[in-house]
Amino acid sequence: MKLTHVILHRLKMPLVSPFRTSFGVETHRNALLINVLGPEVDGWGECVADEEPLYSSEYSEGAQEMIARFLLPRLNPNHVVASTLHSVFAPIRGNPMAKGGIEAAVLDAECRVHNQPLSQRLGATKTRVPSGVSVGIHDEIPALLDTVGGYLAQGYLRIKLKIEPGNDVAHVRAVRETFGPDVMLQVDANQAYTLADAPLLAKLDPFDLALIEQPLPEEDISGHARLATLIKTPVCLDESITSPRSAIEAIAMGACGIINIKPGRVGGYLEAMKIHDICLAAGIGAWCGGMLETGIGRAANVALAALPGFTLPGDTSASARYFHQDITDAFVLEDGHLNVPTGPGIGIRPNPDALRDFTVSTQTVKL
Ligand code: OSB
Ligand code: MG
Repeated sequence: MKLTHVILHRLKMPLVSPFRTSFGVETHRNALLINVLGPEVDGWGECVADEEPLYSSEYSEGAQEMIARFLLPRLNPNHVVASTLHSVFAPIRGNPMAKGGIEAAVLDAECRVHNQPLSQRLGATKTRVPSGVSVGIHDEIPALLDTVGGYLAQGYLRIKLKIEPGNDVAHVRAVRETFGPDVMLQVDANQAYTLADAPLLAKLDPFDLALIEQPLPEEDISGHARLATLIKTPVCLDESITSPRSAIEAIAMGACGIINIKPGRVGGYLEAMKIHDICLAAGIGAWCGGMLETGIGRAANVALAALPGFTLPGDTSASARYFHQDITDAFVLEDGHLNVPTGPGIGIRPNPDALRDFTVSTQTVKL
């Protein structure tokens, strides 16, 4: 596929409510959209880096610089092939979100050339995916119960509570006691604990959680393996899993029974697919994570989540969970599910008016 230039769109989109985690509070999504253009086709992808390097070391302005200065110049504009990008970009260390954003846009364009939906290209077997929702930290338990009750009324099939020391056991207990044993409930600590907190984390055992996500620092694989023997709640890794190799090693060490697969964190959808295959072969549970994506990133995530090894509901929530207005047609919850787009590529495009309203800057890079 020939490409001539790439347009980077920086967007600032207000979130419907502030999203608080153990690493910070977000009130806006600072999205970076990547539009690759050629004589016959164009493609859209989303780089999921946050405004600040709090979840991971990447951040949106840095990722934009990385993309424009180091990654795009490595492409051969006369012959861009999605499946080769991982090795084309390999000499540049790290920066999986920047790499993954470019790959997403190229995949969309390539699928469009072949008139093929991304879901089909990735090997999807489902036409709709079950949706969970990630609930930010609330200081006050009554407010948390209001929020969770609202999501359950909308039909979300699983609730994930963000937790941190001091906002954990009592919050989980209140949600479990209020909404009963049938609600699928899990927690995400974003690395806020240490192995010394194992006795505290064991206090979550009675609440029948589906999993605890990334309780310990990302480098602490052996700590997660040890923790898994000290608590009943299954351990799920997010930040620790950065590549297929890290997934194989974490699984071999017994550090996780479940993996949250996020394409941006692992360098793109094709790497994410490899981790999916590893989980499926090893009998490890998997689900598709999220990074508060706009409709562009969401469309691709939903395509990925339709693969057979995604055995648990993902953080693939409806557009209205995040934004009053999305930049694409909204993803809508139907019976607790999102439909997998059926058109070529990611099956969706930014709405030009919304794109204009939310764009704070654009940068054109000639290839
Ligand atoms: O740890 O899964 C996480 C959002 C931003 C950064 C990290 C995480 C999250 C979420 C929200 O939990 C997932 C979503 O709904 O997109
Ligand atoms: Mg997480």
